[in-house]
Amino acid sequence: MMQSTAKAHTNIALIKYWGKRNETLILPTNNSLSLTLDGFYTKTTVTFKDELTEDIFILDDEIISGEQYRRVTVFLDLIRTYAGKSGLYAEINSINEVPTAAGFASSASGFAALAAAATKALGLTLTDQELSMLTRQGSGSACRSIYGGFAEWQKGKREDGIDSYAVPIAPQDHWDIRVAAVVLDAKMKKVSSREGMKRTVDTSTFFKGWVDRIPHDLNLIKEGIEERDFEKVGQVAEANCLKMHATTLGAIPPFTYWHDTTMTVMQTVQAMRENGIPAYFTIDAGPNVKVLYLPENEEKIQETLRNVPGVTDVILSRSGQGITYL
Ligand code: FM0
Repeated sequence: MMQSTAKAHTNIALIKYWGKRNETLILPTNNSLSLTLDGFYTKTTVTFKDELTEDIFILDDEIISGEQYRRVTVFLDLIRTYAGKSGLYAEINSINEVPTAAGFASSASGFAALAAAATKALGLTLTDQELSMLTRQGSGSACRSIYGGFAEWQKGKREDGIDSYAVPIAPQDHWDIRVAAVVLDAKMKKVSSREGMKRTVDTSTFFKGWVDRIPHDLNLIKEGIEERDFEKVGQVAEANCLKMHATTLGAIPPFTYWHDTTMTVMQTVQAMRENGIPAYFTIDAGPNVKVLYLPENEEKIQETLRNVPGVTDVILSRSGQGITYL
């Protein structure tokens, strides 16, 4: 049977992917670097069946239609073409263990699991780089979720994108660094990451400054990861996040993903540092905050963050594994 099940974990970017140079192929303007997280994953079974005349996508036991369905079928078309199997449709069954409230893009684990299961079901044997290159075209950040631990998405130079994929930087067991996902009670009009990065690239006067500083941040954070230097990694990650969010304020029209509680959590993290507890924050395209910390401070971090007014949950995670087939 042409069936395969794969599991992929989500990842948190410490050097952000923010900006595309090609929207169709999903080619980024800058390299990015992430940590895969064990707490959040998607498990997907793909079954290709001769009798199907279109794809069926079931997510958490619900049949999906609309834009979410379209993105999945467009992505499968790409894999079908790659495998030379056009006209063969699949049933896709996904379970998301990524609490949407935690503000993690489930698209990262979702497209990574889908790419892995679909290519395997079609009998393709791909290298990790080839799988990452394909996965990238579903959702950019997903190409980093092929690997456990730390991974870097190399933006590549080519117009066809075949040199744009993630590579492993350090495996899951390299370093027990942890992430607390701080969930806020924030109701906001959402600017999707896709829309937000496009507006920024097209209109933000700060975008050039963002891109120019990436090589500096990347060099430093890679040194920090290799040396397991928490301060170095945390400082670079926090500063990189602030620069990414600064670009949104220079866009036309300007926007921000921050909520007042986002600011309170950021200040709480900085205050913890002043009190001798090393912790650093990073924020994606939403109001929730992720806090980097070390195992010995877990209790204190959790307690402090839970007590911030407006915080509804704190979900802890460790370094996670790459793609696995079940
Ligand atoms: O993860 O348009 O992958 O590096 O999360 O699908 O390619 O959802 F903070 C933003 C994620 C971007 C940073 O963008 O976009 C990061 C972000 P797509 P994604």
